[in-house]
Amino acid sequence: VAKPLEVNELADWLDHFAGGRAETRYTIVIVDDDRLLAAAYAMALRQAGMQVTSVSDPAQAIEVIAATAPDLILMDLQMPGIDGIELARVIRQTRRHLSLPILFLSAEQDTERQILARRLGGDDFIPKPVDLDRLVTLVRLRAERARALRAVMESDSLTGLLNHARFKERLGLELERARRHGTTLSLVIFDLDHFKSVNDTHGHLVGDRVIRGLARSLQKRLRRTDVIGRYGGEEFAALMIGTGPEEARGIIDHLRERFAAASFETEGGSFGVTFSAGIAGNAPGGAGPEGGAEAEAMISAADAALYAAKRAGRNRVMV
Ligand code: GH3
Ligand code: MG
Ligand code: MG
Ligand code: MG
Repeated sequence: VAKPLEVNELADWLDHFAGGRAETRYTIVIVDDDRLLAAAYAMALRQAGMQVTSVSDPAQAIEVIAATAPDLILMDLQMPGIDGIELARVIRQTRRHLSLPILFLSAEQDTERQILARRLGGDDFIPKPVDLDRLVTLVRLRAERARALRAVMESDSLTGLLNHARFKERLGLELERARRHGTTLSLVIFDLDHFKSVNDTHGHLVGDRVIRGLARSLQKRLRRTDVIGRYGGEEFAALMIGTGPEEARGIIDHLRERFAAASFETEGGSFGVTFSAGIAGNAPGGAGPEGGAEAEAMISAADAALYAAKRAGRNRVMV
């Protein structure tokens, strides 16, 4: 007797949003013209397990922030050449940095200036002289919350998986990495079979449960390092890192069998659903086109394999 698929519950995916798959090592950028003070903050944060980059020249801050993609910025308010408030305003102009916490370190007593600093992009003030224990606690709490918020923004709300845009971004990054290290990876695109009739027969809420069910089995059966996204309505995509297309086919075919054998329970009885999948590998030895073109080529190839699987009768996996 087939075991019903566990459909994920709210608490489960909130847990996932909160970083079930994410690592918890926070990256912090300190911008302070006073190198001695910056070194003291950095040491305290490093001792608490954080990764810290210090910038003493505020003119270089934007570049360093772009390169390190930090979880939080600690910024001195008074610096020569550029004001911390002005720098925060510039950082906030980048869409990706809208939710990046900026904590000001300051002896500023003027309430008007404090309000201005917050209005232009700062999140909070840590009064100087800084209590290092308090600094570490504040930084950790803020970074934690910012990560959770970002995870929610980047996730698909029904399944908790990466949304389409984020998945494609990761595909580009992983392809670059694979090219640098000469490693293989496979892109899998999944599409539920005859899903319209699932909705027509059982209703959209049951259809949603099936979508979450497939999301959950992908999360359970693929590796933690694999990247999984909801590609479209009833379409998913997975990036299997370090796995070539033939090996990927074996793994996904096994997953397909298990999914097809499971049953979904409704008040009117139980039913089963199948999916089809198409797989494409990256060009061996980085021989393929560069940049975004390689991602596009892989998506087209995986799509073509998926449609071949559909034409061949569905409930199958093709490379
Ligand atoms: P095929 O085997 O050829 O893929 O058939 P299909 O019926 O699955 O194909 P099609 O892509 O035409 O239909 C997909 C359906 O998925 C249509 C749409 O109503 C449904 N769908 C898309 N997103 C969602 C969703 O978030 N929830 C539910 N319940 N249904 C969805
Ligand atoms: Mg200063
Ligand atoms: Mg479809
Ligand atoms: Mg479909």
